[in-house]
Amino acid sequence: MATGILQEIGSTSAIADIAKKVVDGERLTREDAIRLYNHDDLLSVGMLGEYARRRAAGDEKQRYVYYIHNMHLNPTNFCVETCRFCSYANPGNDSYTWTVDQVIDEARKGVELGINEIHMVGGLNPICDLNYYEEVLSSLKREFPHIHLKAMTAVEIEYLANLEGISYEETLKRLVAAGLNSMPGGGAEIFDDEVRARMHVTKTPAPVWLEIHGIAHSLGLHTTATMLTGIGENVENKVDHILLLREQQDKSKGFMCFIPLKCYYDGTTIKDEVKEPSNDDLLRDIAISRLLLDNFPHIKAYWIQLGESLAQVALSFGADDLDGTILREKITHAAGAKTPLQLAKERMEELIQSAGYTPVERDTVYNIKRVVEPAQTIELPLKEKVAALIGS
Ligand code: V47
Ligand code: SF4
Repeated sequence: MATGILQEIGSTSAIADIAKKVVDGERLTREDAIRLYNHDDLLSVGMLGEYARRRAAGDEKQRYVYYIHNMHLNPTNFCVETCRFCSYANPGNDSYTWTVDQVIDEARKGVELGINEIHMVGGLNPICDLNYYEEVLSSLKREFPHIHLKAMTAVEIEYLANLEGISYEETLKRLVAAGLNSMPGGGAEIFDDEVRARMHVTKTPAPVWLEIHGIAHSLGLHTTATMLTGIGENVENKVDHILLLREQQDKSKGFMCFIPLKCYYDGTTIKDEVKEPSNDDLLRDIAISRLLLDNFPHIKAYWIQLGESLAQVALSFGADDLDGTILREKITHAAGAKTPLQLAKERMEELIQSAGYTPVERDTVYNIKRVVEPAQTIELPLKEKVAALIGS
């Protein structure tokens, strides 16, 4: 495998030295990553990402691509923050706040479809205080004890802790006692302060976001991490964001997965002042994050935002997870995403198989529930597929 990749990249390539480092298992630097973002041959970068994915997976699981049968729940869209990229929060007359019973009723619809995980996040709403979330989590656990509750971003933890005047640790401990099983990676946006200032992001600056995840890890919670692109960031901002995550993971080791996100602009005023990520940019985010985050087990291609075809291509660039069937996604659809609101398990498996990989249904913390043998191993003609999609 090692000789193959070096030959494919070629000894005269401008990134031959980086390819050698990847094969030797040497950690890539900030400069390496910036060069990969600027390198003109996208496919070479993708091949390196795929190489790193296979090596991280180990021999037996090289072709495994994971998904989960899950649903999203958003108990409130009222938010005291006004992030300029967010169309989900505060839509005037359409603001809502669910009662605990309403949360349970919504959850039941997913549970009846056989989901394993509820991914619950919401706006920062003073009505939804710590007592509210304790009640929501404990009621969900009581009603549906077998469902994993992945809930509360670092942003919500910061907000609730400040609202109650208690520490992040105390807040997390109370939520865990109520039933919280793990935390999602939302709210990281781009860590750079200037980008955040332009986007009116006043919540959870990088050190606080990272500290809260560190505390969660020390309490035994697994978490994930995101990066939102298309909000006026440059390549350096992205690399620095990913490197801060790598540094935190070296210390606290609880991140399971990294998810690059793509901004949608309906209902926002930012479209004209930012560069919309191209398919090329999105594939590089997948490949380069796989290469830089040598301490993250998984990289997710979030099909809700990438769309089905690009998510399939991303599997050949270093991603090994498609997230979930996701009954009822609201955040990206409020901003104009046209992907379906839900993908049946069979469709998820078909997407993975037709991209040439082995579908694996997982639980939230990547325990394997079911391995679906590929009908036949079909290697995607990567070059043609990418060329059709991104025109290079
Ligand atoms: O934090 C906000 C982003 C995130 C927009 O942890 C937008 O496994 C696109 O974090 N267009 C929420 N994105 C989603 C999220 C997530 C998704 C899937 C899996 C996991 C995981 C986490 O959505 C927010 C924010 O960064 N967002 N507005 C928008 N207009
Ligand atoms: Fe509120 Fe989160 Fe939307 Fe910002 S991104 S306005 S914090 S819901």
